[in-house]
Amino acid sequence: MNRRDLLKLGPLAFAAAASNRAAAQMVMLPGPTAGPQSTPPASSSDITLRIAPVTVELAPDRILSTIGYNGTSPGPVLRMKEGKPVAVNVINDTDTPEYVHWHGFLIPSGVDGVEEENTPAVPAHGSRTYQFTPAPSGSRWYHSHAMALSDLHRGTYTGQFGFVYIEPASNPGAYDREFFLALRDWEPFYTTQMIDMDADEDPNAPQPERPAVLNTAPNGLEVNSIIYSINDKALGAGEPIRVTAGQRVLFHFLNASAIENRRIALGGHKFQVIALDGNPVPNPALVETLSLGAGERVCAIVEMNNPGNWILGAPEDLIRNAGLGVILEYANQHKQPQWITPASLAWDYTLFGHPVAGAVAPTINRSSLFNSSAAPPSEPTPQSPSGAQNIDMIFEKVPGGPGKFNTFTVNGKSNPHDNEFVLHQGQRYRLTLRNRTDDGHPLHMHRHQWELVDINGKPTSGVIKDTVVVPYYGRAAVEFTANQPGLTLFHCHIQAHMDYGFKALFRYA
Ligand SMILES: [Cu+2]
Repeated sequence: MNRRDLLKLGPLAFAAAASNRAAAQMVMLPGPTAGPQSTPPASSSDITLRIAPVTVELAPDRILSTIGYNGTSPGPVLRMKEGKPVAVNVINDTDTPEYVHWHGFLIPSGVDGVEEENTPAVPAHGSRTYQFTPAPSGSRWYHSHAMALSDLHRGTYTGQFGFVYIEPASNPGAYDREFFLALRDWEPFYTTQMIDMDADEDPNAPQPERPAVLNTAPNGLEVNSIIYSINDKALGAGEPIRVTAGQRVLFHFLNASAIENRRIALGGHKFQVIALDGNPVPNPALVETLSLGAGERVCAIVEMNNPGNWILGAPEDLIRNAGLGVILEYANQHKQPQWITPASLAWDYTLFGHPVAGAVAPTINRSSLFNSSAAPPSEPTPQSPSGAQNIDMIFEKVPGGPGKFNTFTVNGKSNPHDNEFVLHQGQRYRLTLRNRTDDGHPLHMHRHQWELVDINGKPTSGVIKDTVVVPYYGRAAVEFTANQPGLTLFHCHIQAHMDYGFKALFRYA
């Protein structure tokens, strides 16, 4: 049974898994503790981060122990000024070396917080200062970049994550309130039967990279969770988000999961997406549902024009009821919070880009792919009008079988990729990302920003991202200019995938 077969079993399979984890005992009660973080600490050029054990109270009867920053998880929202140098003193009060990665920053590898890029570790019971000049402006984040492998109490499985907001020189838009909301899951466990409710499950999507013959070897271990929160509170616990009619509220969303892509919707309201991965989009389109791969950010404005009490949360009932949500309350409204299932779960990056004149998406003849035993016809790499040099990256999964993790290859080889991906300063590159696995993967490149130019045959431009979800059996193309010399890690942002081979190191010639 693979992930998709299990999905077809639906709620029963989920309930069985849930009872195994005693999630049924979880009762959400309103609590007096603080709600979503919206008040950052005072802006300062010198920041101290202390890595130490923390207690997270998701709900009064659901208290977790993990590792976090400055006594909380998520850690404090750090405000930095674009171009203003900052010194972050990291104190590690744990028994293991740590790395603090600055996700979405254009900074040197020596301070990027990544072992593979030769950033020095923050030693156990020691400290290290990261000094850099924050850029570009927008919603970024910081998190542990330690390898976890089979240890589900390491790396991004822990509470070591938080927002960084890099303030731009000019104001990004008019809004009355802002909230930083991190989507999270907790207490991960191994499973061979993934309850897959990813945001990449569009059965009608073209599958240009679907192999003619699928690998049917038994699936290995995956990591899953069935306990969720937004920031540090499960739905119904903690304070609601309080608004008044007529306000324009800016939400900064982050999917801080180590495990899965997620969706989010707000009953009775639409999101106007103004930035993806912190970068303003050319077309701030209105959508009902947001989708965030692990590591991705979405900034969206909501007009508070539908007084009442509403639930902001995952559109999947099981996920929302297991904690992934928060109540949004208009002033002077005393109704029960209402959930409305969004009419559409569709998510399409190209909605937010410049339309591409004369572009026609290629037609995929799926029946011929299913019926043929030969390899699918190799489709031409989309031509780059920018003259970018193409680099093909083919991703495949090697099923691990019972009791072992699945492993991943890039272009048929496992990590490291010594001298395979070599960049020349100043050259424009196109990465053609070919996902030949049965799962959507949030692919991230450090220290660079990508322009999305094609997703499953649909061209676009102007969408700048550092993480792109390539749908299962799907293909995406991104372009970037090699202007950040130094080692650069490329990887899937799902921790177990990265740890078991889904990564490659880029270097400059
Ligand atoms: Cu992955």
